[in-house]
Amino acid sequence: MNELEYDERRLQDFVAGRARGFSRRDLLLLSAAAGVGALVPGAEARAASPIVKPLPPELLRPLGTNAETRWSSLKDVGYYVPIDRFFVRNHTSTPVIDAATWNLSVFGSGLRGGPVSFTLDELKRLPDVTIPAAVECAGNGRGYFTSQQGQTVSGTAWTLGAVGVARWRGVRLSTVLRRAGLSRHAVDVQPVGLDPTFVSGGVDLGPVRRPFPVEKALDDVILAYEMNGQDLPADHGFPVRVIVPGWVGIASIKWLGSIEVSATPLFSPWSTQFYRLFGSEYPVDGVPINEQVVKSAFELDAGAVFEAGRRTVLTGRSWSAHGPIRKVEVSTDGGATWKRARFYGATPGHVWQRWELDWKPAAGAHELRARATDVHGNTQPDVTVHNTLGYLFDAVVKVPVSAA
Ligand SMILES: Nc1nc2c(c(=O)[nH]1)N[C@H]1C(S)=C(S)[C@@H](COP(=O)(O)O)O[C@H]1N2
Ligand SMILES: [Mo]
Repeated sequence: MNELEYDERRLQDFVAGRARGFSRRDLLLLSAAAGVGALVPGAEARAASPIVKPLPPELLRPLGTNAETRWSSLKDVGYYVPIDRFFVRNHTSTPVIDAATWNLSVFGSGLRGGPVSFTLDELKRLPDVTIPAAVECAGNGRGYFTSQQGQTVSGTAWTLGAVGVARWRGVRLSTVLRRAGLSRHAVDVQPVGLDPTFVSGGVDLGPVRRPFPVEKALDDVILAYEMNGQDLPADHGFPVRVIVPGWVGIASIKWLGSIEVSATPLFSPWSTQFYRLFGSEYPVDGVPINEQVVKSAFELDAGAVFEAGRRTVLTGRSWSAHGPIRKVEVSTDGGATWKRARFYGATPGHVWQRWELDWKPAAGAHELRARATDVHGNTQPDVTVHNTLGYLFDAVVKVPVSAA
């Protein structure tokens, strides 16, 4: 048996639950060995900044290969986050892709026939849809595990700026899969990115990719080529990215190069090693995460200074992947008393809800809090259960401000 057959066998064992003594490290190495081809031509790593667009400090805060939106920059900008301040999460760096030579290859055991490829023009000639949707990193709010709960977590220390809502135009994934000859035996779909491969702990894990079930693929997933009415910008996945509404950002693969459609379950390090809840409160193998949680943010920066004794309007936004927001309660005294915030503005798709509250601060220090509840009763706790990778922080955030 050669190494590839062995790996294949072990993967089948894992799928069938026969993988005793199969460590996460094995799985990680296996995932790297299985199913990852070379980079498709047309993708080329850039040497300089991992992000192409400018990062003006009043709009974006750089965090390694990433940049988060400054919430103060969302005041008065409307429902959609403009591209100039939309957060960027890059595992490595934004690749430069030539749309003229780019194509999408759809392949795998979940198709009736061989691989089918689509040029950008071919995708654009298919029936299009425009949808409002959020992209939100699973680690959004991670920094608060440490600053608010005193816990150790690994990963980018985002505050709440790893979320954005945009208007995405593209083609339904269901349309593309049906054109490609989707078989009724298909169970999983795995989009693969064209950015440079991701190396973690000295192991090359291959291109960024994460599987999701065919049911989700056929439900509301789109392949987007426009964002807020413009061609998809380089940093956000030009020429085509996946948008998986309501799910953690990693599902929305940027710089799409291929899609594997499989009749057997698929795995990648992004579904086995990362984007799972690990920790003392979780099973040893972790709990996979898909859907996002409920969060709220004020449209200001921590440490903001107000004029004492003068009426101001506090504004913010709340969102839940499970449905519209029903109410938002705001405290300006560290949680002692709460007031209902007023909702305002249109809410296309109910992706998030804008709200405001009048406030006349006395001189001195104050702590703001906002807590949202969606129509299903999902709400924000005071404390999020710890997980070592710091995902899905949904607790009420304590925001220090002052008036002078
Ligand atoms: N190919 C590729 N797709 C990717 C990523 C990546 O690094 N490479 N990052 C993912 C993660 S973790 C998030 S949160 C979102 C971020 O999308 P944005 O940069 O457009 O805000 O893209 C996802 N898609
Ligand atoms: Mo992410």
